[in-house]
Amino acid sequence: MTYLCTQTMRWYGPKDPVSLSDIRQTGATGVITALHHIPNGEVWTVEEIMKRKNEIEAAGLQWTGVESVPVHEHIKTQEGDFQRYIDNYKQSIRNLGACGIRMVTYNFMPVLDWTRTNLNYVFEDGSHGLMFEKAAFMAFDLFILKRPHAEQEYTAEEIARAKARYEQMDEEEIHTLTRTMIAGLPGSEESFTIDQFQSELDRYKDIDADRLRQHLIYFLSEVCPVADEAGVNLVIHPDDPPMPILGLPRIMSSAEDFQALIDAVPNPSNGLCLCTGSLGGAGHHDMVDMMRRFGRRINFVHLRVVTQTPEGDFYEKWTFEGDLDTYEFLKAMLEVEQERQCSIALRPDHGHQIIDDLKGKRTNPGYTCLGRMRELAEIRGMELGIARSLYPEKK
Ligand code: DNO
Repeated sequence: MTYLCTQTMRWYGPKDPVSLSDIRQTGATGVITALHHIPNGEVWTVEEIMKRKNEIEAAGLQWTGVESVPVHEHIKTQEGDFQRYIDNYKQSIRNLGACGIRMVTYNFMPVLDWTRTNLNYVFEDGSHGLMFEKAAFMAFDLFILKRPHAEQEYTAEEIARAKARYEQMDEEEIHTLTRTMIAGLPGSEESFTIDQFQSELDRYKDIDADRLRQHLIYFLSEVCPVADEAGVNLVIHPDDPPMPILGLPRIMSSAEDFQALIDAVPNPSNGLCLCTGSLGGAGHHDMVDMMRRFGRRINFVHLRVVTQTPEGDFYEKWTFEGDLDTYEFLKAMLEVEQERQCSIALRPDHGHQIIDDLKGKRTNPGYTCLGRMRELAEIRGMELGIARSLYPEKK
């Protein structure tokens, strides 16, 4: 038989305006979700996990993986009661394994999960999507947040660009940009005011990339043996965008970072989430090569495509319109799946707002139904086409 990816959609739980029945109709067979109502750091009980699992299965879908069991900030900084949070994490993994959930996504990005400056960029086709504008980002850092010593991290030319951009902004744009940066994008478990945000950043002032990496390695060396035993694969999501921001250290931004993590913690449960859109934000990563090189460890793929500009901006584009060679990527993924004889879970990541989703519906930025459905359909068609031409004898 030919192993194809498991097509999934992210679902934000019962409050998500996209329902399980909608997801079923997109052609996805699996759901990626989390128990967002459980406070960050607390144990996910078997009872709560089973409740959610039964709800998903009653809709004719399977719960393919968790995104995310969040890693408490104290684990990243190793402050206070961090060991208790690690013990809770282990228990959640045991419980998930006992309920038959085999994949758990997490990230180790300090303070912010993912970062964009515009959630409503209007593309040429009239759809709305997400983008990152470097000048707006620098304007936020230097003139809105006014982060101490931030100017030392930029060139004189960048500061001038940021200043010019800031001077163009009216009150409303400043307010929207601030909310976009710190009020918590979908999937982030935290949201802040400007003052709270600065004090969160301050907690990292003595933590450089080496130290953060040590904290991640410690966390995994504690949790992976439990995950191995529970039959759960942990997959780390790369940094988004994949570069240091706001003076915060970043440690999962490149193939070298992936390799260092696997070398440090070789347990089988130490796996990777290859998010092509996050890594695409740096413009120079070869994702096809990463798929081949790390294929054995990749247990989840976020297929999203961006275009980078020379100014350091990036736009989230449609599946076949960005910098990634989506055909080569899917081909490499199919080859890995045949070699491993298993299906890798894949979800379209953010989609544009299109058609009825533009008509005043309540939506989670990036997570509307129709845009993601278009992407999943395009991916599915191309994957089937490649599979039939590569393996014509198999069905
Ligand atoms: C954004 C997502 C992230 C991701 C986490 C994983 O759309 O890809 O929020 O879920 O970083 O822990």
